[in-house]
Amino acid sequence: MKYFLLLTLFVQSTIANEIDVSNASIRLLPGTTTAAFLTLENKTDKEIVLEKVSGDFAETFELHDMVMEAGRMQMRPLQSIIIAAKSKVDLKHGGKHIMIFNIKKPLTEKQEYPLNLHFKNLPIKKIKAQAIKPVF
Ligand SMILES: [Cu+2]
Repeated sequence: MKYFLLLTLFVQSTIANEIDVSNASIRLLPGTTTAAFLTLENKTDKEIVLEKVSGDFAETFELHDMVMEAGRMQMRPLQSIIIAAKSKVDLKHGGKHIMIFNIKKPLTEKQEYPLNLHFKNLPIKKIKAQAIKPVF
C-alpha cells in the first residue's frame, strides 16, 4: 500500500512536469465577456494538445485565434492548440487566446481564478489566472 502511494505520487509529479504554465492572466473588462492569456511550455519530446479549458466562474470557455479576414482582424474558434515538442506557445493579446463568456459575477482586480486545462492524453491541469486591467 505504501509503495503504491509512493508510485502514485511519482507518476503525478512526472505528469505535472510535462507542461509548464506561466503568466496566466484574465483581462479585467466591464461586462461578462473577456479573454485569458498564458504561456504553455512543452517540456517533452512529443507534441501536446490543449483541447479545452473549463472553470467555475464563467459559463463558457473557448479556444480562439485571431485571423485577418477582409482586411479586418476577426476571432475564430479553434478545436485545439498544439504545443510542439520542446517549445512554447504564447496565448496573448492579438493572437491565440482563451475566450470567456458569461462571467457569473464581476471579477475583482488582482484576484486569482482557477482554470482547468484539458490536454489530450494527460490529466487535467489546474492553474490560477490573475484578473488584471488590460494595458492595451
Ligand atoms: Cu476570442
